[in-house]
Order: sequence, then structure tokens, then C-alpha cells
Amino acid sequence: MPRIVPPDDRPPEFPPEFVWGVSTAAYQIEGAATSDGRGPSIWDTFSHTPGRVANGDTGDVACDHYHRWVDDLDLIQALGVGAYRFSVSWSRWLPDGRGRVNRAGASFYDRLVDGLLERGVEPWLCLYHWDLPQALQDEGGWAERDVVDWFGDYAASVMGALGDRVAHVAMLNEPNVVGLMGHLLGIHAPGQTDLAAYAAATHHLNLATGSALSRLRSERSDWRLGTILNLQPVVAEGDGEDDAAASDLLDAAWNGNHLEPLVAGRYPAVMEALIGTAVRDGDMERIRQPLDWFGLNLYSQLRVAADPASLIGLRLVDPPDEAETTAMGWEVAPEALSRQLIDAKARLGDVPIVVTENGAAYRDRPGPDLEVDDLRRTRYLERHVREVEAARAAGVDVRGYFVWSLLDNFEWHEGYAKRFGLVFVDYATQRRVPKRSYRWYQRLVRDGVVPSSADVA
Ligand code: IFM
Repeated sequence: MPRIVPPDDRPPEFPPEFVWGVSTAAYQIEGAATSDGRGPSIWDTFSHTPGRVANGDTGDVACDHYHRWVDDLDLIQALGVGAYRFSVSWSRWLPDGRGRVNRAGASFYDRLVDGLLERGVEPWLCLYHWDLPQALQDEGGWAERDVVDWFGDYAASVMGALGDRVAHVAMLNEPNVVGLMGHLLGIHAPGQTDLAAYAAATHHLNLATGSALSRLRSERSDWRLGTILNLQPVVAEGDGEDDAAASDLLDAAWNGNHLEPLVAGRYPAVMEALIGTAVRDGDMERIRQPLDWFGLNLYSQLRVAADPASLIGLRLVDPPDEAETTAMGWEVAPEALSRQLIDAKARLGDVPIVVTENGAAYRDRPGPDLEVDDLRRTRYLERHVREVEAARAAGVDVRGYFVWSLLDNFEWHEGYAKRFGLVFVDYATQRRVPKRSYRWYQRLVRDGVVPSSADVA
């Protein structure tokens, strides 16, 4: 696909109503894993299993946000963003996954929401960011069809309590990662490597999304309901027919398995035989629901080649030597963002799109006072925001952009070594120190014009 260039060389500009935000997730920042009646989640179990997470790291303490949320909200306010996307920990809300609400846990989110509103920051609430209650995993988790109702009841409970102050709600964050990494590759919780579990979980994640969307919509018409997918363009290395087939398969597994059911009420053709085993009459209609907004998370692109020796006939290809990569090994490919936005518009039609995550991990080297001159992250963000501008200029209705992440945090199976924050966290003392990228973003949000990363110290 050709590179998209803005129509002229004027500085990119964003209108005042454009939503600037930062994103986090409960298990990655809250800590307080056993405080105030929180029940265990699959990530507690997984991270406490030796060998699962780098360095033996767990989310037990993380950024201790559960106790330091006031300071963290002050950092958000000083950043100047209009919105903060956070997730609710299902097992903090419902320790057993269903039934009894944990009042102390629920009141944490109550105070958080009030604290945001007092600071003029709009809460964007994500109902599920990967931390399924362990009690529900013990009954089959996402591979068990009952999870659709468990999730719907939990969603209704959270929104029943917070929905008088929270309008923007996302159902799930990145169900493709939950399915692929959690149930097929086993590198995320619950650590399964089971094709049947993957197929069932994939379908139940979609069904839970659609069912909760329609349930919440029937309860209140002024909630702005959406969901969040991680989509990445797939690039075939090689031009053989088998490379094209490999690319189609990866595109279906990574992107299509969740986007196509949502917008078109069907699975990608190459996936139908596998996932169809979990589908019952009427399911696809339940999944295909109108959205008030669609959340796109994008970090990079995927390169793939045919590989007859692999079980599934493909292998991921490393970026070329000359390509710039982040500490995750992900290729820096800003143009993937405008391409993906344009592609998403083609599939979603008029649904407004919000970039709900974009950011980069680097090996930040703090100075003597822990200050971090993260020019590479700042440059990464600058280049990606320019692609958002390019996509808008090309007619895509992008309404907002959220940086991942406010704080350095627990990066799942990579532990704490991978830092994505605009704010450096010294885990020994829990001291927070804004990085150069924080100041750069502060200026962008203030002016609505993309500053050059070189101009912000
Ligand atoms: O940290 C994660 C986040 O939880 C989901 N999206 C990708 C981020 C970086 O890996």
C-alpha cells in the first residue's frame, strides 16, 4: 500500500475536541494484590509460577498505584490530557468472579473516578484487561461458554455503580492476545497450549464482547460503548503463493478473528473450520453489534514467511538489520499506523476510531536524579502522531490518541525490565520522574500541534 502523506507541509494540527489521553491496566500498575479483599486472578497464579515471567517478577506491588493513585492522578492532570483509560480488576470487584461485590475494592474505583472528574480528566473505563478471576479459570475460564454470562453480569455490576460518572466504556482489551498468547502459545496467563481451548476462547471472547455491548446498551443509551483490538498490518516476506497464504493466515489469526465477527458477523474463511466448532445458532448475530467508537492499539507491523517445517506453515520474520527496533524487538514502523487506520475505516464504515494504545519500550538510562532523556521514545511518539494526522487528512475519523503508558509498569511475561512509561518509576522507592517524552506530550496536548522531539528537552 502506498505511503500516505499529508496534503501539504503545514504543521499537523488537531482540533480542540480531539481526545488526548494516557492508558494503563489494573494488573500492570495497581499492586495491592491481596489488599482489601481482592481475589486472585489468572495473572497472580501465572506470575507466581516459576519460569513464567522474566526475573520472577509479579504484579504483587507493581507501581503501588492502589495506594498512590492521588499522586498518579496529579501527574495526569499536570500532563494536561483530557482522558485517562484504566481497567477495572475483575477480581478486585468480584473476588470470586461472580456473586458478591467486594465493597472495598469497588470503592477504590469510585474514588478514582471522582478524583479524575475533580481534575477535569474524563475516565475511559476498560472492563477487561487480561486479569480473569482465578475462580472462573478454575471453572474453565474463557474456554467455557458460561464466561459470556459471567462477563455480562460483571460488566453490568461495574457500570451500575460507576456509570453515572463514566460514559466511555471498552469491553475487552486485545482479545487476540488473550486467545493466542494465553491459550495457544502459553506465554501469557492462563498458560495453555491447546488448540481447542484457543478456538473456544476466541469465540467466547467475541461473544462476551457482543453480548455485553447489547446488554449495556439496553440499560442506558448515553453510555459511549466500544471495544479495543490490537491490529497490526501483516507483511509477507517473499512473493510466492505460499507466502501469501502464510500472510493471510496470520492476518486472520491476529486481526481478522476479532474484527470480522464484530463488523461482519463472520470468521475469516481460513478460520471457520477451527472456530466454527464453538459457534452456536444465533451467536454471530449477537457478536455483530453497533459501536459508538472503536479502539485501535498499534505498536508495529508483523513480517511473516511460509515455512513448511512449521506446524502451521508459517514463521514470523525478524525485521531487517537496518530497521530500528524497540526494546521489545518490535520494528519501528510509524506508517503502519496510518495504513491500519485507513484499513480499519474501510471495514468499520463510519464508526469513530480512537488510538487507545501506542508507545514504545526502551532501555531508559536514568541520570543521577533519575531523570530520563528518552529521545527515542519521544521521536517514536512524534512520528506516530504525525501518522494519525496523515490518516485524518486522508479522511479517517480518528477522534483520539492515548499513549501507552502513563507509568513504567509490569510488562506481562517480560516483567519490569521493559519500560513503556512517560513517567519513570523507581520500583525500589516508588518515586515517579517524568521523562522528556512526558514534557513533549504535555506540549502537544497544550498546543494541538506536534512539537519536534528535538525542541523539547
Ligand atoms: O503492556 C501492553 C498492554 O497491556 C496491552 N497492549 C500492549 C502493551 C505493550 O506490550
